[in-house]
Amino acid sequence: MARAGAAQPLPGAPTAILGYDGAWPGPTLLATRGRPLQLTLRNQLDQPTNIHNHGHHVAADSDGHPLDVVKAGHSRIYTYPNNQSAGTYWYHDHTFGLTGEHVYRGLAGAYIIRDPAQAALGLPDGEHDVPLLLQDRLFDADNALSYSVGAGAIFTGALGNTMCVNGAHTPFMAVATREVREIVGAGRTASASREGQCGAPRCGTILTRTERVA
Ligand SMILES: [Cu+2]
Repeated sequence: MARAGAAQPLPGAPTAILGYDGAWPGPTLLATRGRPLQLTLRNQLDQPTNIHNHGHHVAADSDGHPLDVVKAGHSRIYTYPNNQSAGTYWYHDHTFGLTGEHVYRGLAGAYIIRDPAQAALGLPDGEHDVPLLLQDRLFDADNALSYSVGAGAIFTGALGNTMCVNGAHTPFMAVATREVREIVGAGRTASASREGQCGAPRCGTILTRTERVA
């Protein structure tokens, strides 16, 4: 469900966002390679939206083409076959003319495909397998998200001055003394990030690292 919501990235006043399930970022979706996943998007915004699942091999009507949108008050079923490599992907709004602002305001989330063969690798899992979505944002004095793409930024996207991780500024997570797997994705809207791109918003590569936290 795409709807308006509130987040708390900074101390003080909450920040108005647009989010899948009203959250920024949206829910982390876990899929298994070879097992299709169906997703129903209910648009409770007052404007069109859709979902593009970045890097997915899907039928055209599930690809979230910028002109293939779900109007306000309508819904749509997206089907993801997951017949592709295991990995960390991300899904985001892809509406023509609105993608940059929609993603900026929160319409994005992580999508992870696991391969049953991974079990043999003995990688950290469960609470020790942590997807991190990095996004830069600009906040005003009231903690509201500032979004402006003037003449200069129309080609580059909106740049922020505050880095957020999973929708939080300076997040803190206590971990056990053991291996922790961090999956880092750059869900940024500005082309100033150099991770790569897929039209607008510019989409980041996904880095996976496993480190021992002592
Ligand atoms: Cu993308």
